[in-house]
Amino acid sequence: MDNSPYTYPSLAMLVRSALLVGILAPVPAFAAGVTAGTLIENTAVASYDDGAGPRTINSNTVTVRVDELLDVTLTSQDSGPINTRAGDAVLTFELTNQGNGPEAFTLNANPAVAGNDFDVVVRSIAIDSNGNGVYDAGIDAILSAPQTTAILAPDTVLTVFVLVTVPDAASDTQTSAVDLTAEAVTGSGAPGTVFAGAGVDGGDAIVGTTGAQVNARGQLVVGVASVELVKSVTLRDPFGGTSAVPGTIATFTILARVSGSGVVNGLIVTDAIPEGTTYAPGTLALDSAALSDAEDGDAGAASDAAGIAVNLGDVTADAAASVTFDVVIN
Ligand SMILES: [Ca+2]
Ligand SMILES: [Ca+2]
Ligand SMILES: [Ca+2]
Repeated sequence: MDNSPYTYPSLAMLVRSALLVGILAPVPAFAAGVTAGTLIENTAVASYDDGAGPRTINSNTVTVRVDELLDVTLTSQDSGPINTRAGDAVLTFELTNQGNGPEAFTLNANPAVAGNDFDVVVRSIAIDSNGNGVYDAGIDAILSAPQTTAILAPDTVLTVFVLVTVPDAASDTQTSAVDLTAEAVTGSGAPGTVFAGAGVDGGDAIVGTTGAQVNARGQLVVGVASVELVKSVTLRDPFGGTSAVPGTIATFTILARVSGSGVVNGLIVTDAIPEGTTYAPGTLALDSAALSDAEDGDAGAASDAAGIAVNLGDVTADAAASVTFDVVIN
């Protein structure tokens, strides 16, 4: 066989040649792999020496078009249950096209979740049009039924808002959940389900591991804070006793208690100086710390004519504050 005009190429040479895969389009590194519709070409090359010099031959070229995988993920972006009260609330989700082709997704919000203390009303589903992660009324697009995203390129991440109304009947500490579903418009089903010809460039669309339909849950907890004011008075008469006579100093204490859960905003305690008495200048205090009578940088102001006002600001339950001031009986 020494005079054979043909020497078989080594196996290693063939394997090395077969690894020379030619790909026609530039291929970004998508989560789901090569972009749908990409043509993957492969031509094997053999090199050898037939005794008359080195030669190379090519195999035929095999071309494979990459089919479209349908995959989607959806996650709640809220760090925990949204603390809310009766009225409007926003749940935030993140949808990602995990497939390797362009795809739109239909969204569906279900507020009737087993175990809810109350059910919210879903007003709408909105898309974060300006991409700031926060719902902006009048700016972020409200989807109309059937609520469907635009066609999203592979790996596109979209922030989705579910706008809900918490009913008046919801009471402190009650909870509610809303389930949001996203489903590929082309179709969903068991992984491996084929939608023939429904993919990019007439290729097949194939359901990926997510089933092309996913669900995420957003949660709300009601925080209703209530404010209670309790006022008391102690007397010191000019004789060391506690009778109410002209010259007696009356110290008023106003206890403001915020109970329940949640926050009250802009809590201000005011009181008029009673008829027949005069405010004792410099006696206004909050939790035993003196406040100036002037309207200045501190929380309080007091005068005979205007009475006292102490601004406690936003107060998170449970909390209590004590406001004291003196008047003198005329
Ligand atoms: Ca598609
Ligand atoms: Ca926004
Ligand atoms: Ca002051």
